[in-house]
Amino acid sequence: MNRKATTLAAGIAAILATAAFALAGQAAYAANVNIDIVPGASTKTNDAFSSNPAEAHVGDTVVWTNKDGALHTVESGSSGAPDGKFGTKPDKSPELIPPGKTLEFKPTQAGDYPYFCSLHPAMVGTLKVTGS
Ligand SMILES: [Cu+2]
Repeated sequence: MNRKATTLAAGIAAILATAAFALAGQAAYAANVNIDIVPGASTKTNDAFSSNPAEAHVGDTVVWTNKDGALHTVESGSSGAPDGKFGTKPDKSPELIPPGKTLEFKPTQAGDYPYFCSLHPAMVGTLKVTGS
């Protein structure tokens, strides 16, 4: 190929890559859903998480960010009993979320996911997941 043809081919490849990326993004409708662990969360209840309840779609990435100065957990389940869907290790011990850190969960099934902080069990929230 001469230089002109090479440049043209590179340009077409770049356009196709951009189009493929855009289509892939559109097909999934995936988004980030951000939930804050609010300042002073330790003494709060269902207002310890914002927003609460939060809504997401299957395939989204739900990100909890600890905006408080204390350590917290975000464990799926209720009444202090983790069900292992998120926020816990395989042995069901909690994933600790230090101040400024995050926890992520990618739901693959629709439904209501109640969750709580095992360090402050009064801190409760609900994630509502609908189909993609
Ligand atoms: Cu907590």
